[in-house]
Amino acid sequence: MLTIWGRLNSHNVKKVVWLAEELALTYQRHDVGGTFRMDEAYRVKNPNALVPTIEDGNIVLWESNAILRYLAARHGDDALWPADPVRRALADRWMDWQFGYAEAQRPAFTGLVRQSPEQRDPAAIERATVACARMMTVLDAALAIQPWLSGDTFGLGDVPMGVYAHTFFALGLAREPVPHVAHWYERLKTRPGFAANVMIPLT
Ligand SMILES: N[C@@H](CCC(=O)N[C@@H](CS)C(=O)NCC(=O)O)C(=O)O
Repeated sequence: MLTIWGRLNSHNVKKVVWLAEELALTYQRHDVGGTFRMDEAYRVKNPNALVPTIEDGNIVLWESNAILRYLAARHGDDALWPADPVRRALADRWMDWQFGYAEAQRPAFTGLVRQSPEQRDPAAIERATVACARMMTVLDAALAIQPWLSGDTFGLGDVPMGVYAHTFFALGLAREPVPHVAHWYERLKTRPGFAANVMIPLT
């Protein structure tokens, strides 16, 4: 059975749990990180002292997007993670692009979700909001010409940014309409694994 360590209010943990459910994998998840304990045994598994980490048979693995690629390769099919190098690369780039987006979004997320009004830095939140809104116009242009970030069908390339799109809309970070991103997000919401694990209150 797949074991996932990580608190579900983490963007990076959400990705992994959502994909595990897309793949209909049986898994156990243990809360680690944030307000939960991160003991020495966990730090041996993940020397970065970050979540998520998984154990699946003979492998212990950290780095959320590496975990997604591993789970799709081991348990998925060609539709989710195509063998064709061109289709794979065109989806894969959005997985790496997500890390830049996450950096841009962090000050807004931290300020609006994790800090009290007294602790907030409005200028930092505003700069982050502008940066996120600008990056989302890039995503919008991509989704104007194809239904999914992975191409014609839902795939691995949709998972990382799908998680961040929920935060983007939940926090109201849009500064101009991004109709194609909004339509894609509406379709993601109909996926049970997304609805159950990504669309939870931001904490
Ligand atoms: N690049 C890593 C980043 C992992 C990361 O930064 N995780 C955050 C949560 S999203 C974390 O562990 N924070 C410390 C904690 O939860 O205690 C990945 O994608 O797995």
